[in-house]
Amino acid sequence: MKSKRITLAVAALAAVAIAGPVVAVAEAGGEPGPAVRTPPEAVAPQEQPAPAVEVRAARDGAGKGRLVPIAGVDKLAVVAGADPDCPAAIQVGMRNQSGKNVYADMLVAFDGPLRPSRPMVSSYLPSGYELGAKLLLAAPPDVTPGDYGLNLEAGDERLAVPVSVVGIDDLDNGGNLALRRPAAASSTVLSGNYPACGVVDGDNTSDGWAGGNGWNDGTSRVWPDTLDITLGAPRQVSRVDLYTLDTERYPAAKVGLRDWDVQVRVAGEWRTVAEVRGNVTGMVRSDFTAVNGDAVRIVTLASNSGDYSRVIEVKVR
Ligand SMILES: [Ca+2]
Repeated sequence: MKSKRITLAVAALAAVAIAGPVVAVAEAGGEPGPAVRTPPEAVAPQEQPAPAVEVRAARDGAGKGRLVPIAGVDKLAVVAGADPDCPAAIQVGMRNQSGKNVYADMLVAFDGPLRPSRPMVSSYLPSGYELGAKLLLAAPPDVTPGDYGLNLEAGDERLAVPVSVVGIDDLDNGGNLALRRPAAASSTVLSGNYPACGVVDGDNTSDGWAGGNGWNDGTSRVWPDTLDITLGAPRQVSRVDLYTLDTERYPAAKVGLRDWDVQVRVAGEWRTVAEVRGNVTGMVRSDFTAVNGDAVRIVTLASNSGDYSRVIEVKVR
């Protein structure tokens, strides 16, 4: 059954967003030649729409007779000192099974020195509906690693979500050497919604494009661009997976990255280990002879829209 969805813009939530894919699509047509006179600004990505909290028909009926807090995950890991442009995110909200339509408040609190991006979530919430909002959490470098708690309180109900703060070298990266490592780009579009660190946040879907989930360079129709990820120490590297923007509305074949080189920094020298040309898909896996390197660089050479480099995620193994 299709959920009935309504979206309420909430001005108090300006710091966060659940944004749909937003990007201006240039006309497809390949790489522009040197005589192209299109102004560079003509195809700049749009700003994301007004931040919103999503209210939808409740997806499960637990908590009958009550207003209950809900969370998208049952635990959360936060890297101490991670790039503040890419804080850890968790979906939080509440479900109204009370049988009455209410103006509902949910209080958000963390144990210890961490601070959530908002102290509460408030919304009109019809009976049988639930509300979802993104909560951001960054741990400064001086936060002591350890176990903390996120506490959600709505009505008479409380929900505790364990939060572990870890040093980057102690993060369970699932074998992805790039996860949460420092990322830097030759340029980034100024809006702040496309940070380089978005390519190492562990989210390889295109859903959060324009919401911080991927990188968009800031020099339209100027190539190459570079995207560097440092690995903390020399590591054996033999595979790089690159995810570019790819949605139904904005398919990779029209707006995704087309040509790029993969480089690994070995003993201070950048070495090209793979070349990708003519890509029209959302993900390309590059395998190569293992090298011992302390950084990975993507040198972008062309996109299918001819304007920008758009990278959702880079995984290194
Ligand atoms: Ca990402």
